[in-house]
Amino acid sequence: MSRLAELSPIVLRGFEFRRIALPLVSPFRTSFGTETDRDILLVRALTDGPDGWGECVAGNDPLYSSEYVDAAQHVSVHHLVSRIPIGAPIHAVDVARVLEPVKDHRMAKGAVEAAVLDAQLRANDVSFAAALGAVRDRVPSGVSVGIMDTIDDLVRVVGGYLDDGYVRIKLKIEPGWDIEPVGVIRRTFGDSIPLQVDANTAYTRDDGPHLARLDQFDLLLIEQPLPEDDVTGHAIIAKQVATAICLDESIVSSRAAVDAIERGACRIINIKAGRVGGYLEAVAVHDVCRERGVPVWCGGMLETGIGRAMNLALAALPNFTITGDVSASERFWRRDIVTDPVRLANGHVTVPAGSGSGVIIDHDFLDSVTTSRVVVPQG
Ligand code: OSB
Ligand code: MG
Repeated sequence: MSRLAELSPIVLRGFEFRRIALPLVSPFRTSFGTETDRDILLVRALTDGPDGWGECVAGNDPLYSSEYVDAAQHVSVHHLVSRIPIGAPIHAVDVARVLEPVKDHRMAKGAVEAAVLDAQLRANDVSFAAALGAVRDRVPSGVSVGIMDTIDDLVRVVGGYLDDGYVRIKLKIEPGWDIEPVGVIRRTFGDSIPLQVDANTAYTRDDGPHLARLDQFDLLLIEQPLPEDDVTGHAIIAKQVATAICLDESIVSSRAAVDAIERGACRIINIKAGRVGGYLEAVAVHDVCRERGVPVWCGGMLETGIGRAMNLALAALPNFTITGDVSASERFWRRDIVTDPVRLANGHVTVPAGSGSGVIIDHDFLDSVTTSRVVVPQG
């Protein structure tokens, strides 16, 4: 974090909120729903120097969490950016404190902070990786695999990702799609492939004995079996299964991380900057986990090249010792909105080294997929 304190402040002229429509290369089905097209909110911090770009990870609908893209834009325009000084020097590290009086809406806050941080880092010619404290220039790449119509489809899709070189497979599970598909994948591809599962809150406190049947498959972890507010329930399940419990949805801040760890609810934490209110809070989650000996990994939220680049900087921090959902752009998009999309090479992805997030926006393509644009304050 030392590089952050040294940065010169910047002066903002305002913010642009842009919505884009991008189809996924294939439907992504989880226990909470199926996504086929994304409606994504991008935040642009306008300055007299380089602009900064942030990506809001809120989904089209409030199914992963209570946030959704229309609400994120509404709260950003009407409640967040009005608190941020325009025309006066500001520092990205002050954004979270300024936005603190507004409850929750972490994905919206995270995107606004990311845009300001990107602009400030570009003005200072410092990369996200350097600013956040990265210690690696590339990271191993894992892929998240949705629920399929048939087990044959799942085998074919997982086989394709293994051929691509992904070094870790995460299978989405739900009641009725768990023991059998996981067993078939384990038997088909062998004991040596790193494998984990993600339930996105689909089980109950009574499902401990059922989830313990996954122990036979030597999984790296079981992610978020129970509802996000049931930390005690996870501690109960953790005593009934041998496989490590990992939390995603429940971890909304560094305070929540400390609480979950102290209550024995998880041995591993998935960090997503949007879910915790921004990359700076994500670093704070990383730090409290590191101090407590809890390894972390970087989650994904179907990001475009903007969020994907920032996630890679985060995933390069020292306590990210478990492979994350940091896949190549082509896993989700036929064409990305940046000129140099994340690519997979020998199972790894490269941490961007350029100023800010390091990406260059493909403005022609971005304009072609833009569905609306709002500038605040109106000039
Ligand atoms: O729970 O990790 C999750 C995507 C959208 C919402 C929640 C999750 C996911 C994923 C995809 O698993 C991870 C990725 O972007 O690669
Ligand atoms: Mg998850």
